[in-house]
Amino acid sequence: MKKICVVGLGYIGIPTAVMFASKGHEVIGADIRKNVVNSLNNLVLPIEEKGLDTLFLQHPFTAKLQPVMADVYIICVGTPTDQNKNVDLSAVTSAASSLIPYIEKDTLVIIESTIPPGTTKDIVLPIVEQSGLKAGKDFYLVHSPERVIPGNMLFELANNDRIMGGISETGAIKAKELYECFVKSQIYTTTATTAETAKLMENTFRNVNIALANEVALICEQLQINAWEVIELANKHPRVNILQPGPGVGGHCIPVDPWFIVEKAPKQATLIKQALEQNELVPSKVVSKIYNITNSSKGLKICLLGCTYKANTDDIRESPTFVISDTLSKDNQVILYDPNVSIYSNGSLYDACKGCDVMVLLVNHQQFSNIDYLKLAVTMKNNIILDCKNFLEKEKAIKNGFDYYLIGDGSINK
Ligand code: SAJ
Repeated sequence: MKKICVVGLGYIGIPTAVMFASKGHEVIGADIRKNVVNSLNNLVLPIEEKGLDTLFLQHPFTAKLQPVMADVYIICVGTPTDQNKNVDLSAVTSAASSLIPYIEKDTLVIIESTIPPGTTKDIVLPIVEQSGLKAGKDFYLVHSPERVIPGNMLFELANNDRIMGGISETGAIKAKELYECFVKSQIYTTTATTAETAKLMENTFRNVNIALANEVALICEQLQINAWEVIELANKHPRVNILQPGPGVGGHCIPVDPWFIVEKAPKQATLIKQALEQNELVPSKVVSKIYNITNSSKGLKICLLGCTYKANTDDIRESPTFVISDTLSKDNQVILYDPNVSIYSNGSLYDACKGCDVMVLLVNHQQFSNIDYLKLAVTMKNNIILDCKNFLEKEKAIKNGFDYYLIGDGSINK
């Protein structure tokens, strides 16, 4: 059993620490945020994730404000982008610097944070070698990108294949042996830069594919046909899998990570850049559709359903809802409603829609799957629905007197 210090106790660090603790390793968490450290030491999780509280209470770990002496360090700090879409690596570099006094012969340092290609070798390596020891010879440095989806992390931590990208082959193998305690699927070893790039290409693939789906929606508006039917039928082909259109792309990964590739290879990554930019424009298309179906762009009362970046989470980071709301509220009254987010969950959905001209579904939370359309029709002023996720019960809505529109349903030019 190893002594493992997890540096950065957020959405990835906490579940990772709990997984190692549950396999009998001695785990200590480190985070510079006092409230996070206190909360964990009081056995209260500062994040929501399915099944995590139970496992944490069974296998709690101690949290500190600074790293401690350990056999293994796992860096799980955030890597946001700045206003110019360039990565901010300050948390990674300061976490790496904080380890310098603790690096000894055979220490294993692992970076899970998502980072631009070359970061482990060109930026982190020179920092940790300030310990006076050589990576690959005296101690080991590895990039092991996290690739779990929020909402299903515990399952994916155990069941997703994993990549260990070492500065040396021995380091990658040592990291593989460590993660084998909870990873049931394959663990592949490679170089650090290949692992960094592979991780970024996964989220880039998703971003480009969603951009394509959103473009299909626009094309179908123009052609006056239904994009959802087009995608469903195209996906019947065994080698086609177009993703779903929506109100835009949110979260801290898909709209952010592809920029790390653009930053490193701007001349080559032109398709990736265009996909990112096209996805950023999608919220404005939702606003146009609202104005189109209501025949108005001013003085409307609009209820937006869902404030999170995707369904069945409480995470509002980079959510398109706020972009849509900011634009609409210049000339209209906007009500935000989300049962998963405490500041937007006052009253019921019917209270939120009271007197509204239009209800716009932006997030397919399961709580929105069972709406009483008769009750809704009575409370709203004009019975118009725009469904941006193809999620609501169209037939029931129409039966109860609603004009029901879908994003990409071809109605915008009718
Ligand atoms: N979205 C669409 N259409 C779709 C699918 C998603 O518009 O067909 C939107 C969602 O509504 C959301 C955004 O994309 O706004 C991102 O959601 P997501 O479910 O695609 O991804 P994340 O950000 O929750 O998690 C992703 C995952 N990456 C991949 O699936 C390739 C996860 O495995 C990564 O670990 C995570 O990014 C990360 O941390 O990098």
